Amino acid sequence: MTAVPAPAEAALRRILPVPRSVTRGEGTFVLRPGTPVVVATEDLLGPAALFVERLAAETGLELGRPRTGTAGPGAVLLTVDAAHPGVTAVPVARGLSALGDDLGAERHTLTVGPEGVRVTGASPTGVHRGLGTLVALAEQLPATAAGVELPAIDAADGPALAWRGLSLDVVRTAFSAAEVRRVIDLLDRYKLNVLHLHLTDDQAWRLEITARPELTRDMDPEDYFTQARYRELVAYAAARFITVVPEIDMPGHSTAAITACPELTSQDTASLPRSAEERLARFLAGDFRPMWLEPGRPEVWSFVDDVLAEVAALTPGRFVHIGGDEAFGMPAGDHQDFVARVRERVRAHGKEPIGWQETVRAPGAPGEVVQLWIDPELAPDPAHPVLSMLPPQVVGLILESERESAADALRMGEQRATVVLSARGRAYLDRRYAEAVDGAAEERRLRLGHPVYPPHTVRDACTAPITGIDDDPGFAVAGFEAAVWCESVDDADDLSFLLLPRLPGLAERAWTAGPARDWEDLRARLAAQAPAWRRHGHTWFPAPSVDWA
Ligand code: TNX
Repeated sequence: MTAVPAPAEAALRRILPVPRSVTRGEGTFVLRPGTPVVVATEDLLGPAALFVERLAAETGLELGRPRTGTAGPGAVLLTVDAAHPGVTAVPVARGLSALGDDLGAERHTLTVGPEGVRVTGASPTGVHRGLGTLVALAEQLPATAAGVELPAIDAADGPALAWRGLSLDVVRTAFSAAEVRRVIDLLDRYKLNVLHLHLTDDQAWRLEITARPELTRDMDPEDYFTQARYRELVAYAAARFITVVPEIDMPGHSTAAITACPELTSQDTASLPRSAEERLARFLAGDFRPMWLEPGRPEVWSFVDDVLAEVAALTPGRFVHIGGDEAFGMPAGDHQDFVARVRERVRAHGKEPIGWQETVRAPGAPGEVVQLWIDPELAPDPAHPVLSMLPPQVVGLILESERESAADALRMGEQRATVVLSARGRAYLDRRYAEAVDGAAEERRLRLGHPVYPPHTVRDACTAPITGIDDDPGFAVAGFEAAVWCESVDDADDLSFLLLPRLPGLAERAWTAGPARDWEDLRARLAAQAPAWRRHGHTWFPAPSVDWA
């Protein structure tokens, strides 16, 4: 007979990402309906209210309304104490914070004993992350009318990497604000702290710019973010201590902007399709004509300033992403000039620039932040049927760019860039799953993902070594960001099918930043996520290698 772990033991083994240290204490504490939630300072009322809401959503248990003050026995008590010995014993994260705050801010301790629960954070962010662990533990335990009986524990935790994100392509598929909030909830659940929104591309421009109404004029108002809606999203993320990094992709990937503002180029724009749908359809059919913003045109710089002024004003975080990738066909010198100048403009608007890997080519101060994406490990096969459908000059441009950018990745060392790790082979979630399944999931599996990437198994996706996390890459690492590109995605269900279960697996790699844990162990923790995904109506890939709960 195999030993069945007691519920408390099993629940402790299902927390994802796995905490750095958890020790069992003596006894238990029962969270009951109305258990007081007391905060030491007012700035913890927000995290406390969210905790009460999250716990109710996952377990049905309604605790008391959070209040400030001191607590007697039998309460959940939240405090900030950066000097708490349990907190300071947790190593500070390495890398770069997208918010610009201190790298130790997310550290916390969580103590459960017969007298109550106490979460102590190095900051309110740390308190929020600790409360995430408390919810993760409670949801794995039986909930009765009397409440949820928690095992006594002492946990101390904090992330190993400061920047842990997801890049979401909201261009190729239009998502509503409510759908993006559900993605933010997933990031929150798995303790990711950056939502990088890819807001513009060849196919569409999805952010209202009041100085440039033409950018969104031909669109259904539901298909782009008005500034009011965008501000709400940023605030929703901020309440969960998640920073939104907006990306305006320039100077390539700009056909939507060029269509609306033909003065940005000297190329012929007369025959460009007007609608996002038609641009996407043509793109998917292999009809691609590279266009770019020309740095020699004064109109380009008034456009860039109009856009950056509003984007910066909408961004409480430290970074604005300038894209900079795949400027196919653009003279290399123009690309470098453009990048150097756009970085300056971002700084003039009070933000720091980050760009895709290709931006490392532009001369800049040491410490420029770049996002690595090209991965020689996943170089496209020129004989791939999709590539062979494209016009030969387009294939040539793609392969040339891949070759150059692999060299750029190496140059990051010399340039002393700080790198967000998003190498395609590990970080891209628009990759097909390799394991066959049944029914509707199989239809999705075959349809979703970029056709040129070889499929991979969930085990591989979550456990294969990640350059820069499992080894020393020779450059400074800001952190890790997964990316989901949505050319193949029709709706939010398709999106969550690509995210789950891989995103939680990668979130754990970023949180712990060591080699992957044993697959058997991770497999069990992924399986235990299914009830929550069901509760929240998420679609996921039901990998046969996982015994879904
Ligand atoms: C490359 S990654 C792109 C995107 C595509 C993606 C597909 C990057 C900076 N550019 O435009 O959507 O590949 O995986």
